[in-house]
Amino acid sequence: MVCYASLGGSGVVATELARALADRGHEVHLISSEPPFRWQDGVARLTFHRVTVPSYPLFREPQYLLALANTIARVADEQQLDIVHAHYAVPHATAAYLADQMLHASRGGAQSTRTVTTLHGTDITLVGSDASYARAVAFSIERSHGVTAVSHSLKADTVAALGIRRAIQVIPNFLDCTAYRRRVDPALREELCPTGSCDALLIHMSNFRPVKRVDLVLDVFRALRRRVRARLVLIGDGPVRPDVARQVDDYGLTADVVFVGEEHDPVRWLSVGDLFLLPSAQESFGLAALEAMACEVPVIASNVGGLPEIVHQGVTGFTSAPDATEEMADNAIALIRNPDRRRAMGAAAAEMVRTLYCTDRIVPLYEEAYQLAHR
Ligand code: GMT
Repeated sequence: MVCYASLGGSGVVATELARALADRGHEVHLISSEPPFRWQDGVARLTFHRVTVPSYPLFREPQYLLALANTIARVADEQQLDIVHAHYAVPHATAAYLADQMLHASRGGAQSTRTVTTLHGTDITLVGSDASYARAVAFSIERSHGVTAVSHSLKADTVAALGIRRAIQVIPNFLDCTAYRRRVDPALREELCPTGSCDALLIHMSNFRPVKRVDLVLDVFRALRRRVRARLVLIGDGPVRPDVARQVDDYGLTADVVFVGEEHDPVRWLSVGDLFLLPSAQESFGLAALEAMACEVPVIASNVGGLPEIVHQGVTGFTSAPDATEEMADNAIALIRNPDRRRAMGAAAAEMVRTLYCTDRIVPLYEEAYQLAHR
């Protein structure tokens, strides 16, 4: 399993998939620059391999792609890997391809390791389609033995942006449905949204990158705060967090916005929320929205990318045009003022997650993709 260690959905999915496969009896080796954000030590049949990137005075930038391809080939030889599963095409699909060619050179016709690439979103919509990368990314995707995408929307974006002609299987993101269940901590709820002075607690969780439009989260919050007593919890960290903190101060929201930072127990915080806000500019799937819905929190999101595939209008939440913050606020207020409807929507959301997006339903689809890559 090859992925990024940084705070983001692709690393979370790769780590959860690695753990689920190990639990199902597979020997799994996860390769990254450091243990990923949700990594846990001590899982049987699951081993971490660090990519070390030696510096050299001549290099202005680390030669990560070379070191990664080298590590993949080494682990493939040492562990007789059946599959190299690259999560996030840039540069993991290219490193997997280079490793595959290295293994061919050393093993000849007996080369039995196959590569599968999973496209996660910005590896296509933002980064991969950039003229600086597009040709190499398209080449690498075409030469993976198997390719999956986390949503139908992302599959369509991949064909449109990179002209990919080969088969792409849609395998949605998933989560551990035994871990992701609403478990309200009354003390935390009372601390964050005191009875008598707070009627609604809104949650946003992301890696605080510009594409997540946390600035619009504040706009929605400001709009609805004029009409209901609400507080906002911001979970996560990333490049735009300082700007958001400044905007919170500038808007006079400091007393009603709580910054939680990087959170290793999102269920605890999501479970005390009434609504989840995700007005992203682009979102190929929106794993955070799935996690919120699993905790019975209806989602107010933008109707971009894969979000409409998981947020069913008026059933598990509401989607609007990305900058339609007044409409998002109106939808939020309608649910705040109708607690029964909000609770029913939250229950429907959790039921949908448990029906369609649990580990036991999705992981076998990846196992099938691995089998297919060997045909
Ligand atoms: O942050 C990113 O843009 C990259 C990636 C990540 O590592 O968080 O997010 C993408 O992959 C997630 C897991 O498949 C998806 O749930 C996110 O929707 C997707 N992000 C975007 O498309 C913006």
